[in-house]
Amino acid sequence: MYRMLLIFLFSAFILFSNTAFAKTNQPNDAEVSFGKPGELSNVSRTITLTLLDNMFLPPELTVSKDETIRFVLKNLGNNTHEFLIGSEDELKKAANMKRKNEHLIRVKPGEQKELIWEFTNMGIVNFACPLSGHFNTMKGKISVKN
Ligand SMILES: [Cu+2]
Repeated sequence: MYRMLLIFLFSAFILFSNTAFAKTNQPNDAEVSFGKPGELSNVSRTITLTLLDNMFLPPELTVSKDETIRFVLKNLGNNTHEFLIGSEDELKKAANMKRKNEHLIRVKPGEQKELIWEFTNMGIVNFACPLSGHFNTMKGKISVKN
């Protein structure tokens, strides 16, 4: 159901962006569509994110529009953490419900996992650990620049 909603919102966004937004520049601080899973062959950069109890290091990143990033997620904390990219609203929702998101990465203490992600729009993309008790402090922002 949640997935259907995401697909619907995404389709609506594409339709809308092709018409209404076609000739306008989005302001840099606007929250945008957060991109899509990327292809390994398109990776331009690797960014290592350290997961601690309870924060991400570094909490702020900058990437370029159309860049595909290989995120290496290293959990150096004592607890299991999660990594989810999305809009602020989506992350808040994820923090309050049972999660069934295909892009959610769960990393156990001492573990390392990867996510390849393509940033398709300029603006701010958020990320967070949506686990209960972690969400308030364990979040970050990715500035997607031109
Ligand atoms: Cu966490």
